[in-house]
Amino acid sequence: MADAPFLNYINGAWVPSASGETFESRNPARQSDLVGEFPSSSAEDVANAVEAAKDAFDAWRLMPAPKRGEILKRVGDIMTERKAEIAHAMTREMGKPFFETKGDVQEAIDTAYYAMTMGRQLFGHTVPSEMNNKFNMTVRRPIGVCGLITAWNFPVAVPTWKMFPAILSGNTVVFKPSEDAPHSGALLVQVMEDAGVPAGVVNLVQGAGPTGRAIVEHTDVAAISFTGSSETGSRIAATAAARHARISLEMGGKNPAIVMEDADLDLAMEGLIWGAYGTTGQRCTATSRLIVHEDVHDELVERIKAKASTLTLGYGNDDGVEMGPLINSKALDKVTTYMDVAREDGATIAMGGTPATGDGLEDGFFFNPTLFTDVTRDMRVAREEIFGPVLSVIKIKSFDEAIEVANDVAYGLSSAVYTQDISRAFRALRDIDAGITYINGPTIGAEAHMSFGGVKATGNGHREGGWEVYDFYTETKTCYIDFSGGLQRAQIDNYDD
Ligand code: UN1
Repeated sequence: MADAPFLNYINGAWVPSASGETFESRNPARQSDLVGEFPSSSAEDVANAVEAAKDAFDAWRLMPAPKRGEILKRVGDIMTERKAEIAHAMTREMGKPFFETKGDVQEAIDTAYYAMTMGRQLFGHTVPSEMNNKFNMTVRRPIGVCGLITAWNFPVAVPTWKMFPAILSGNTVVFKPSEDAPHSGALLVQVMEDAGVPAGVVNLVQGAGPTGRAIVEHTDVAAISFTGSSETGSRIAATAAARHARISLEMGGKNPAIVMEDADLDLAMEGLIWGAYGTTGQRCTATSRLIVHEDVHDELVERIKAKASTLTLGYGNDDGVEMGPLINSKALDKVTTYMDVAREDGATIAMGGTPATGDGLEDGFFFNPTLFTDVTRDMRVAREEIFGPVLSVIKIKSFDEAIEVANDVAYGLSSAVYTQDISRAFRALRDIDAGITYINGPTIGAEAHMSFGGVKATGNGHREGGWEVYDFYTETKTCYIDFSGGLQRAQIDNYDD
């Protein structure tokens, strides 16, 4: 059960770690509030989970995909019933406000129902043969055991982006949630159990980096899907490449919002507040650079300051809270350090810049919404992912310059452009180096049935979400059926010299 004592879930049973060791999960808004102790899993626990997933694979892959889809429909139905309960537990564990965690669960529900429909749409191709009396087609096959390693900021939605397409396609999985959101991961797995997912198809191993490493190193894990930092992603890629495992990586971002002088500033301001300070800036899609035309720079900066300084910080399960804490003390230290980095590089801290204190905030990792102005594109605060409620403002003189600045970073996940000019909008879609571009909307807000992922240091070419993720979780088999009754040699017998 996903109730205390918290356990791993292997081969359909809730079990402690082999060593009996545990780690704590605490409420980041109220550190004195212990969510629970979770098993600290070793390579031995991972090996047990992988073995269970391997044993379950044959029966699961042979179940017709529409039947697997029916199970995913039940998963969506149960999540719909438990939406508020799961969301409250997520808020307690990782801090974002209840209205946001409800959105996170809804994204998982959407992903479940989309997966159900894909059970009837795992299309291959039929293609004419170059020879008579021969039939050619491709079919999709599952890969085997998939290792899923996820972050804490979307502790239910992002695991489902991986888990649901993986199992719908006939794979079995070993899932390691972030050590900062183990309860949320357990609640998801509880739903899978209650929906009737057979034993061994979904296995849960709790733990931190070493647990993830054991998954990546296990030779029976055929595919790995990871969401997290670019540094960890690089290490995973190196290990997985050595044994030819398939890998999908979703990593950092430094997402720009361009606001041109012709933009609807009310709209832009609302989008910037939500994009930069929603989820306390802790989304890979968060707006972390505002690239603004000089004609509207001062007005926009003033309006952001006026609005952002009214945001209500607090424990996200309390009414009226708009922004929660950072996830842990390490994150608070990191964000705080960037205030010195900004000053040293010559940026101005136009708003915020300090940990937030006051009633109800003393026991959590709160940081005030922060705005850096006088930022130039070479500064570290314009280039590095901070993962906090911090927006760097870069002034530009033209649309060409805006695009150039937008592209001048290592990452390329999301991007936004505010303009009324249709030509600029289409040029942005064509020229911004990012996996996602929004016109007149913030950099956050991906929908479950659309492809999600980034270019450059953000990803490795795969996409999550929508139809494309099914390409990652399946491999093509090319099938030739010769019904001529004779030997027909391709490229030889059907051509006269
Ligand atoms: C993430 O931050 O890893 O588009 C995912 C969005 C969300 C997903 C973010 N739907 O911001």
